[in-house]
Parts: sequence; structure tokens; C-alpha cells
Amino acid sequence: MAVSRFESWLQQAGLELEVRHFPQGTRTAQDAAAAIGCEVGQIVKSLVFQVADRPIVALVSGSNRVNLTKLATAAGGKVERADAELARKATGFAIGGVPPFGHASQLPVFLDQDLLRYELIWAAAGRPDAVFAITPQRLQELAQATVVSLA
Ligand code: 5CA
Repeated sequence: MAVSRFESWLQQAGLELEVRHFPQGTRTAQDAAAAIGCEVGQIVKSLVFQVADRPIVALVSGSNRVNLTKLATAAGGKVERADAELARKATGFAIGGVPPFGHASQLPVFLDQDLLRYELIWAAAGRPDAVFAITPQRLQELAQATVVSLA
């Protein structure tokens, strides 16, 4: 099984987060929840947006849709969805596998407060068939994320 750049980075950083691979795929929040056997709300969607010309990342509960007005308030400007190309350029990973931290460039990160309801949440690990479990508190710390209401 090929190890993603993110998984290698995790190992080198000594973060002791275990990546799990699911051959059936974890490309979307629904796919990931079905594969893992958890609630969709426990899946972290790592979504890239653009504020003016700057990319930002929103870590959103799988059961929520981002309220763009709330995200704009938090990010300090009008937000637009990044296209697949910008998402890859900014994070270093293709959509479906974008991890919540460990990006190619240092990006402002906003964390959906609804993710704090869960003891354990699951995020993409650099590939559309790999995820890892983490507590919301540790995710906030590692992503240096600002917690906001996004739903
Ligand atoms: N591996 C899963 C669960 S961790 C995952 O990465 N989910 S995700 O939500 O973070 O990534 C998929 C999201 O990318 C979809 O919710 C969808 O909104 C978005 N997306 C899909 N295609 C495009 C595209 N062409 N341009 C921009 N965003 C897209």
C-alpha cells in the first residue's frame, strides 16, 4: 500500500496518529463515515476557500454546510470556493484527500465548532482512501485553527 506524503510527514513529525486505509474509499464524508462506521458529523471536511487572493482552509463537520457569511466574517473578507487546481496548489493534495494540516504552505485554518461535540473525529490523510482519528482539541492545536461557528 503506497504511503501518502502526509503519512510520511506524520511519521517524521512523530505525531503518533495512526492512518487507516480503506480500499472501498473515503473520498467524501459519506464514504468515509460508511467505511469507518461512524457518524457523518465526525468526519472532518477540509475545504479550501479564497479570500481575495489568499487561500484559507475550513475544517467542517461532515454533516454541516458552510455558511459563507459566517466564514467571511471570520476570515475578514468575501470568500469563494477554491477550484480543484487552487486547492491542490495551496495544500499540496488533491480534493478527496486534503488533510487538515501539514499543507504545502502555511494557511489560515478555521475549525467548525460543531466538531468539538465529538470525542474523536476523522480526517483525510492525503489520499482518497486514507483517514486518521484525532480529538478535536488536538486537531485545533496541530492546525493552529481558530474555532468558529460555520454551520
Ligand atoms: N476524504 C474525505 C473525507 S475526510 C474528504 O476529503 N472530504 S472533503 O469534504 O474534505 O473533500 C471533498 C469535498 O471537495 C466535497 O465536499 C466537495 O465539496 C469538494 N469538491 C469536490 N470537487 C470539487 C471541485 N472540483 N472544486 C472544488 N471543490 C470540490
